[in-house]
Amino acid sequence: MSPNMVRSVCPYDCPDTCGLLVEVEGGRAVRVSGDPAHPVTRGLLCPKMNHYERTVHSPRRLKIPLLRTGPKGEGRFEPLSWDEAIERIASRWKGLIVRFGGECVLPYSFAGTMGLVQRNSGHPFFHKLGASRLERTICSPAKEAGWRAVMGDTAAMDPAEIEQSDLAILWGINAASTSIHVMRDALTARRRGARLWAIDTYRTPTCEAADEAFIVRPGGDGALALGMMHVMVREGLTEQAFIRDNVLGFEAFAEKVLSDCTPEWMSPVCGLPAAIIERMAREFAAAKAPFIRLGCGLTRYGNGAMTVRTIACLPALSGAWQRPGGGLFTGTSTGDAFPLQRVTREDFMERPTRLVSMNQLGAALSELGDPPIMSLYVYHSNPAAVTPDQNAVIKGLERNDLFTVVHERFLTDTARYADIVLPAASSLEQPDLYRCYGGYQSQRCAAAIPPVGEAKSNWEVFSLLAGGMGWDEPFFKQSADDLVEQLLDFETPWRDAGMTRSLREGEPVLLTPPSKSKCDWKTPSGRIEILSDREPEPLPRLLATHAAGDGFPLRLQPATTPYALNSSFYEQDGLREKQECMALMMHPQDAAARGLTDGRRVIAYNDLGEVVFVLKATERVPAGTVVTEGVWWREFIPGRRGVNALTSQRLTDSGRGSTLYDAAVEVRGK
Ligand SMILES: Nc1nc2c(c(=O)[nH]1)N[C@H]1C(S)=C(S)[C@@H](COP(=O)(O)OP(=O)(O)OC[C@H]3O[C@@H](n4cnc5c(=O)[nH]c(N)nc54)[C@H](O)[C@@H]3O)O[C@H]1N2
Ligand SMILES: Nc1nc2c(c(=O)[nH]1)N[C@H]1C(S)=C(S)[C@@H](COP(=O)(O)OP(=O)(O)OC[C@H]3O[C@@H](n4cnc5c(=O)[nH]c(N)nc54)[C@H](O)[C@@H]3O)O[C@H]1N2
Ligand code: SF4
Ligand SMILES: [Mo]
Repeated sequence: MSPNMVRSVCPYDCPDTCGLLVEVEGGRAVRVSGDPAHPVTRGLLCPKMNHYERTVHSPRRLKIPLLRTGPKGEGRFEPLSWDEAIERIASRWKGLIVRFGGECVLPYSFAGTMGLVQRNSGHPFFHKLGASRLERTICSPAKEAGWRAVMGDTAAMDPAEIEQSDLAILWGINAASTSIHVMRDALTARRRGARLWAIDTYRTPTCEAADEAFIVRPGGDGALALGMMHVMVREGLTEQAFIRDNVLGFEAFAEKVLSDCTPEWMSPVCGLPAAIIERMAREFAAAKAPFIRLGCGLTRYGNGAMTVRTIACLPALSGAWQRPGGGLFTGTSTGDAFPLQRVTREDFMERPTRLVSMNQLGAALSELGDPPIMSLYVYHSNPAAVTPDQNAVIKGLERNDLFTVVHERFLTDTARYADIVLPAASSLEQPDLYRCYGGYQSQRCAAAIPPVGEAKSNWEVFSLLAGGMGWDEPFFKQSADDLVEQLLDFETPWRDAGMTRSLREGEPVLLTPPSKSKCDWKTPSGRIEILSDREPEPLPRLLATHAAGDGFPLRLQPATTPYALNSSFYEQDGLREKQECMALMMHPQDAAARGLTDGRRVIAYNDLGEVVFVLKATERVPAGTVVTEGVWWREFIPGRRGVNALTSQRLTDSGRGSTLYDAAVEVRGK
């Protein structure tokens, strides 16, 4: 590596956790590329990160602290020194806590950076403050709940096994956009002779790359899996020897699917013809090592956890688990590889404080609880854009008696409502240690460049705030690197001394899961539990979505785009221009039925709000479904409301997750 080349890690909330090479000149990042020596990245970056230097050195970067001078939301501020900013925040909190108690402060953070130290560095501070706690459940807790119901604590299989599968199924995952290394590995399997299926609610780029795409009705995958299992049981396509030794509850379940789940009955629920369900069942059962990679899309529904639980029964019935390449992958859990409690410091809490769901921020800010939330501290998240029920969130943020601080790299939709804005460092300006939820890669990195302007890392700000509060715990006086060292200085079966040394030296490492066999079932019975007495319902069954009862005719999918990551990357003009505009894709038949033509402005509406889109009539979406991609910043949206003005605060059946995809609307011309 040349001397001006520095190793770093992609900090974004993506299952791939890429290794980066950053070329630095005069304290600036001038080029970013994928690390060819990284075992998973292998030199390949996604379009978002190919020009990360344009994000890091964007003219839109916030460089100094700011104090609000105009009405909330307008974005008028004046400069403030760091000392003054910290002093104002600390003295305001001290006053509020005397009047209302610590729980009147609510932190709001999620996944702007996935680094273990920077991501979690607010926890010890807010625990000591006695603040309300945020339930960080916007992403995919229903997926975890569904997996756990059947598989308990069983470790994830190695996702790289997909290359050995003969039937690779990308189910509710738009891998071509959201996890390009998964897509690469699925295509490798295909080149080696595997068939590749995609199961989605519209024709995504992933569907285009597959041998066959199955377009289902939103939230209908549980019905599809039940229909398939009916056929497998009816036609004797289950693997009895495997079931006898490994599965609990097959007989009761088989009886239920035989009587209740014929393909004909499941067809209208999942939107696929009965004959297709039958063929999928036969081909799945005939495959030697079918591999299901489950994404997040199908989990963000009122029935999301039950859907995952149902799909998790498929490889149990076919015995796919026994063979290399066969099984189900929902995500890795590498939580035991590092002692995160040394960063989060739950022990700083005097007593467990109130929990507030991040999906219900709108309600939390407006339904004045006891105590009411009087201050919101937002860091590495953009709730005014990403959180469901945007109108409720914005109404809350407009409250004049709410003291809002936002620590950000950009003047986001949320930062515009702040009383004080603090400039945040980007990942290249801060040290951290990363692990991964889509594989086993882990890597430490140092800061590659000095901070842009007066930007500070999350950890540095909490260190300053602790000083401002007058706390003298040595804990808060450490550096982020000290904390990284504490995470590494820990014995665990996940890594040997050599791997820990490599991590210390900034090299990418693949952690080794302690389970040696993927058939090591970590459930109370020691079997795959189709029947579970830990669940409120003993067996998987058909469950309706929330929106099914809403009375609006079109199902809305707020999907992802290859050119942004949630609301990140809108600062890069080139990437944003690739998306063109906030479009609503609709089947030409649905457009014609409403007298709407391609390219015109339309309004999508439901009980929660109205959103202006540009209509894109396309057969990529089936009749009855409309799709929009990306979480746009309001400044680039004609109607100043994003798609989350149409999504609801309702939670998933289990896991208290968001139900972002579980929405219905009607559309009219503007
Ligand atoms: N380019 C890009 N990459 C990203 C992100 C991004 O925004 N953009 N976001 C990152 C984050 S935070 C996450 S959590 C992951 C998410 O990545 P994925 O797991 O791929 O999740 P989504 O893209 O939300 O949804 C996947 C697909 O599910 C489909 N879907 C929706 N409902 C259903 C359903 O009921 N059934 C089926 N079968 N399919 C359904 C959607 O149309 C979508 O194409 O990606 C990460 N990577
Ligand atoms: N409509 C719709 N809504 C969605 C989704 C969707 O697909 N569609 N996806 C959902 C999902 S899966 C998720 S995970 C959430 C994600 O929601 P968020 O976690 O809020 O993710 P981002 O939108 O990427 O916003 C992260 C912000 O953190 C800032 N940031 C980055 N690094 C740092 C740092 O080190 N310090 C500080 N202080 N700030 C930093 C970035 O500038 C950015 O504005 O959104 C959810 N909302
Ligand atoms: S967003 Fe994902 S695919 Fe893109 S560079 Fe980061 S980790 Fe890799
Ligand atoms: Mo996510």
